[in-house]
Amino acid sequence: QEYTLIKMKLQSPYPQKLSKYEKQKLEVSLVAATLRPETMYGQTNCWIRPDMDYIAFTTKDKEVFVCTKRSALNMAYQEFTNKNGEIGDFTELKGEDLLGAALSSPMTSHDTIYALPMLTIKSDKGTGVVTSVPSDSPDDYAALVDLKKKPALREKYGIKDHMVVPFEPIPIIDIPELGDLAAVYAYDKFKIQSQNDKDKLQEAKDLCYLKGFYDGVLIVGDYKGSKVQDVKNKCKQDMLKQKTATVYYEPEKLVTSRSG
Ligand code: ZZB
Repeated sequence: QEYTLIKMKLQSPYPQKLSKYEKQKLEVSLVAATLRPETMYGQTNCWIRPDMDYIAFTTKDKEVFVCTKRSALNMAYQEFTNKNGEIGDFTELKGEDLLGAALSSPMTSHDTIYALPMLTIKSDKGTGVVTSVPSDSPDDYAALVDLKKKPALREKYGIKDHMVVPFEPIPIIDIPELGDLAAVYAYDKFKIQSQNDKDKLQEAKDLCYLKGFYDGVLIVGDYKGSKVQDVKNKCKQDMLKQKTATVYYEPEKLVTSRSG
């Protein structure tokens, strides 16, 4: 599986556990794996799982990446590090050490977005860092609504109002039938109540993926007016050129039964 790895750059001051990198003047990025590079115009925040383990490690280009150790090891086999298959020195972190961090991410209209808690992030997929596009991803919209309507949830994780309240889904892709906020449409259609509504969220996601890919038209950015399927790769290439993203592969899961 090929993902685009989005570099969400930490702004100063870095979280305490990463302050040594700031002293060394090293740039640190939370790196998010996505299959939807064309949606980066709509990023409103970054998701981190508070109770999950992350690491920070230095790449061969002297960039510091924050992700799960599992994904860092995959990267070590993809020429991200100096020695093949070796991560080298790293710093251990808990997700909660990163919450509230201010970030700069490519393409989005927000100069600053924040690392916020999502409780359903999987440890065995991608990097454990997820970029949030609540206009087109029902999971992201559900988690954002949870934070918006539950001040106690924000308080629990030390999230300040200004990190959540001003951020609304940004219309970036128009889809006939679903409109220009597909995830909001699907959230309402399937009567989703929270980020934990697993089955309904899966249905919502399937609908958004399928319709978004075949019928979606970008309504912002350099490819405004073009179909998603025609410009998905161009959006990715643009970020690769800017070095605000790179390519990351995930090994296929072991399949234990035949599916036909
Ligand atoms: C931006 C984005 C915009 C995403 C969108 C989706 C959508 P899949 O298809 O199941 O492989 N993701 C990545 N890693 C994780 C993780 N560890 N735990 C939970 N979610 C994760 O899912 C790939 C997508 O799931 C990725 O693409 C990422 O969110 C998220 F408009 O990035 B995506 C309809 C979906 N729309």
